[in-house]
Amino acid sequence: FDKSKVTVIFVLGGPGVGKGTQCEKLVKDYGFVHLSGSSSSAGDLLRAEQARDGSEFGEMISRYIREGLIVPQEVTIKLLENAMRDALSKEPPVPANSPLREGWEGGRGRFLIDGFPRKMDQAITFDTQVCESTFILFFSCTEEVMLERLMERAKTSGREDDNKESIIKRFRTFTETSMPVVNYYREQNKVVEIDAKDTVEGVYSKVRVAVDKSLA
Ligand code: UP5
Ligand code: MG
Repeated sequence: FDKSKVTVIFVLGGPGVGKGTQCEKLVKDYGFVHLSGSSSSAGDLLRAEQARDGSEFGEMISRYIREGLIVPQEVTIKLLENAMRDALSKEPPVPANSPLREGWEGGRGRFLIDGFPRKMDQAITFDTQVCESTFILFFSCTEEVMLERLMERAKTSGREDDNKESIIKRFRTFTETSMPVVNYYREQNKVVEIDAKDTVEGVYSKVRVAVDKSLA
């Protein structure tokens, strides 16, 4: 697809910080695209591929996710690119008379890429081979708060990485492997950092300000 016709926002932050929760609200209000069907994060795309019958990557993805490690970029970027191409070939996800439709004319689309890139190699490959993001929404709060949110979600999520052992490994991967990506984009002045400790609505009002400014 044509890079000049898409708008991409990366949504980053530690495990359980609230990326998915905030993305869901943005999808509703701004017509951003979920990357595929019901999934809205790179992790969701990986989980869907893992569960797909006949996937050659299923076992490998499962192993990485349980260990809180980053799945090799070839797999993730291919899934993301396919999902973007697929979304662009469909009707816009907003009604015909909505002003949000404008971004879709001529095959343009607005994408929210949640939980990606989380390793330097992914960031560089995506920026050079797929497209550059407009900006990065970076949510931050303490591990204590994130742990509490994840342990609460664990009661119902069914996610194989929502257990204390995997969560601790995810925290470590985030600090060691994903924070360098955030800092890399900080140097490019592309990061909007949002304190995620507030309530869902409180965080979202700050998100709206950042998104309105960047789309204006
Ligand atoms: N909650 C949310 N906001 C709240 C608030 N303000 N106040 C109180 N509660 C709040 O939220 C977590 C929980 O907190 C929910 O119950 C929510 O109601 C509540 P959620 O919005 O789900 O947080 P999120 O940041 O999306 O947490 P998630 O667990 O999805 O983050 P991860 O980054 O760990 O997970 P992801 O799915 O992105 O990745 C999983 C794995 O996939 C990775 O560990 C990795 O192994 C693999 N992966 C790759 O290998 N490559 C990739 O590119 C991407 C993923
Ligand atoms: Mg998520």
